[in-house]
Amino acid sequence: MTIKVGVIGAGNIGADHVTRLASQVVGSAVAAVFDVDAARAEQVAAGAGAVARSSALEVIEDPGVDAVLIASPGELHAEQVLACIAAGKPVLCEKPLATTAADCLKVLDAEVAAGRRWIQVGFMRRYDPGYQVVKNTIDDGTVGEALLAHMVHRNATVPGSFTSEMAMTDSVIHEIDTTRWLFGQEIVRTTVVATKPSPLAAAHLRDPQIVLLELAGGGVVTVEVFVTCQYGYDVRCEVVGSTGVVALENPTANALVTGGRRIEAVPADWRVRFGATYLTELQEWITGLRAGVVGGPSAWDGYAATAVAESAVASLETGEPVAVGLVERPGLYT
Ligand code: ISE
Repeated sequence: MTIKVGVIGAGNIGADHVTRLASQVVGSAVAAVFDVDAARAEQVAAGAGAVARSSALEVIEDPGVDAVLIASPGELHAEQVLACIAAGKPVLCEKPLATTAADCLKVLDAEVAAGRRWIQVGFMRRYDPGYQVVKNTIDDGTVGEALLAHMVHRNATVPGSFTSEMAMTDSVIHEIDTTRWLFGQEIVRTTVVATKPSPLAAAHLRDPQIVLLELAGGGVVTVEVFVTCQYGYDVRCEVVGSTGVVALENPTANALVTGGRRIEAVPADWRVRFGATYLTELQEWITGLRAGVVGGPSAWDGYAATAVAESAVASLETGEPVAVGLVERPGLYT
């Protein structure tokens, strides 16, 4: 059985997903593509043997579409995911699930009312072999009790439209999800600390920033987010346990050793660093759908991550620690 996917949003990440679904993932094909840029949609659809549609709703309601992948701008996600639930179609929604916790709650309510899971949120790091080693090492007790973690999230550069708040909602949201997943606990408070700004960051941008995430069980995670570090994409994670430490370094593909030096390549961006991870994520989504199962990061995970990111934005604005208030977790997500 082939799962015919409709893709909404054919920018970089959407187009990458179309290629994966059409030619690399086992058991999927791309049936329809929509993008606000009609010429782009035509071009991406043609490369995958799919049809370009003229609206997101046309993709969702297309009887030839079995499942939907949403890679549109975040502010459109809630409405599009709700339309997928109404149409009874499973959906893989790129992060964020929605840009406000209030909108995420509307999605949760709709999925709970439907009585089953339709939604997977695109927190792809959970599918990365390096992060999985960290998770397994915590879970099997090798480093004792996990107490705290240090995380680093650096981008070489960001577009001029990128804001200090987006460092939380677009970038650190990955560390927020990773923290919740690794520790198996909710984050209860965030504090954002500005450091001396880089002279190379745009004037409107506070960069770098340090984010403190406090967990329900007392653990603390520090995240350095530096989105104009210039040298490449660098994502790291070190978990400190009561008897040891497990670390995920920035992986390197090649190293050149010459003249008494070792020179290693740094990935250019997340599309390079997490390319294989995205493929695993999509393969597991499709394999699950072929077996009638929706798994992976849930709408609850999407809601909790957005709520924490919202509190980080509030802390950035006030300079104070901000508590995260989550609703009670519905039974569908336990
Ligand atoms: C981007 O939107 C992503 O999702 C990347 O994974 C992240 O590393 C980057 O910082 C974001 O801007």
